[in-house]
Amino acid sequence: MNINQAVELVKEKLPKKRFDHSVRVAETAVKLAEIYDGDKSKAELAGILHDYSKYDDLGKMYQIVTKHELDSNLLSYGSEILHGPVCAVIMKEHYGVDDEEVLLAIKNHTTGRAHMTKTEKLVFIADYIEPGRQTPGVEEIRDLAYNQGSLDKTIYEISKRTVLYLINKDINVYDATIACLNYYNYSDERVKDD
Ligand code: DGI
Ligand code: FE
Ligand code: FE
Repeated sequence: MNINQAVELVKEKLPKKRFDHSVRVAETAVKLAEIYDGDKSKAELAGILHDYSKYDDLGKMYQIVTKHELDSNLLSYGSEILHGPVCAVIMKEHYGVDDEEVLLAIKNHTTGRAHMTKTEKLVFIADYIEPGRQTPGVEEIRDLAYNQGSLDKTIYEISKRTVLYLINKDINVYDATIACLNYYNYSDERVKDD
């Protein structure tokens, strides 16, 4: 699927506000790819597609998890956690997206994970800092991403904020979210191999 086809697909499916968010995530991911020497085409494609399944029927999402043998823990969560993994399956199965980095970036855009590829990192961060986001403290994260030169540090700070937010609201934290937090913790002494 090329970028124009992806834009049309998402434009038809999503409400305007969500479509506009998707465009901004794609643009932001490309901007980050320029700064961090990433693959702009992959970042743009994953960015535009990442929320395609955001409003899909929850029952159908669970069916996809079971049929495609995705992590069974996903069955304990709602669409907030499911829309990424489900979207990656749909893009591969129905729309011929075969680039593994693009599929991973879509799959893990909400939670992150340990050992992310460059494209996953770009989309994960872009989703958090796109110019329409007004989350308290987002300016600090934008400064980290655009001016401080470290994708990994930016990821850690996003994960930390997300986990603190979830815990404060007594919302369960998915395994990959915790794995991401621990892996990108720069205070940890382990040397990262990627
Ligand atoms: O789809 P978007 O709204 O653009 O953004 P997103 O895919 O990053 O989803 C953000 C939501 O996901 C936000 O409400 C927090 C939630 N979330 C992130 N990590 C976890 C989580 N929810 C649960 N239950 N557990 C998590 O680990
Ligand atoms: Fe999302
Ligand atoms: Fe999003």
